[in-house]
Amino acid sequence: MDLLLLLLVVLLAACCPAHGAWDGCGGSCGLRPMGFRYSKSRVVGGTDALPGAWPWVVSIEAPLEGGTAHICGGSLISPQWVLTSAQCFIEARYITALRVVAGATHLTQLGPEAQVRSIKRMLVHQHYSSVTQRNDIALLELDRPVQCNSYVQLACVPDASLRVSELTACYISGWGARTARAGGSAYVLQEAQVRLIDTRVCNSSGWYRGAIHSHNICAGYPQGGIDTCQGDSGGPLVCQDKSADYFWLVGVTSWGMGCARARKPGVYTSTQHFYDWILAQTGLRPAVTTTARPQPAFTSTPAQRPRPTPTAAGRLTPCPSPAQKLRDLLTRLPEFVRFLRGEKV
Ligand code: 4AZ
Repeated sequence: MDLLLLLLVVLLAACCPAHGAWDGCGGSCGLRPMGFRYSKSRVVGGTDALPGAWPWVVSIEAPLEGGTAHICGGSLISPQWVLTSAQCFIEARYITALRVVAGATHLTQLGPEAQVRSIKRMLVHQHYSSVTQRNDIALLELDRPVQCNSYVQLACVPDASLRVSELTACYISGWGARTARAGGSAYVLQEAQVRLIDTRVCNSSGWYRGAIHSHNICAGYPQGGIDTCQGDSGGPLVCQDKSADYFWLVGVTSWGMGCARARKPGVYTSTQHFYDWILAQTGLRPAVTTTARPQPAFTSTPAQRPRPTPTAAGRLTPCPSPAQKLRDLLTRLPEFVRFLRGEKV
């Protein structure tokens, strides 16, 4: 068995020679390597997020009086692409002046975990309307890829086959205003749990009266109180998968009538709806599922429609995270032992 372990260590080392274990995103997404158990909390009505809690969230910042100011949120969907909202950039003429900060929770005290990138390319949806907020989605290509680690991970973008409305554990996060009135930005990333609200309800009288498009998702609470707000646009609405510990990026924070008001929940751009647009714009390919990965995994039983593969839309890097590697190895251990014994595998 010692020999076996030694062999496994050698195999691991051979996989990632340059930077050790933490240099790639490994084709995984939606995972929180810090292993959080979410404590129920309530951006308005939220609580401070712990470092690494939402490792795909980024702050998009503009220069301001010698420093920088947070303008919008975004989510890493590949090491070099950020998904965000179109409205963030209607006035941003000089993308070279903007920066993207990944791996941070405290914006005023960026720790050693933070990775700062410039923007090489900005792709705003060609049919974005600032009047109706239709197609409020944009992509940012970073000047160079981020390195995935405990604080920086990719979000999983669902394709049309994920039944988003069935997901119940959904969360918002952002550095936007913490109170509906005060404005400004939070310095510490805020998080809150929200419920998805049926689009028919959200479009009904007393609510948004027809302003919600088929490519929107409403999330929040009928009574208000907990919501995204100014400065949260572009950031993630994520929901935990029903049967695993990873999260789907189901929405991009878009708009709302005020913040945290009753029957005026947050309105999000459905990422599922724009899945093909994202692939077409970025040139990313849907990741191929490897057979050895225990979770997240593509599962299919005769009674069940196959669930979408929860892999980031990005190019796969050859090195999975250490936790992922350990899980992969443990799963493959029996197979490996059979191989060593000369049995058929
Ligand atoms: C904004 O301006 C914004 N209450 C984001 C979300 C909501 C309202 C405004 C939803 O960034």
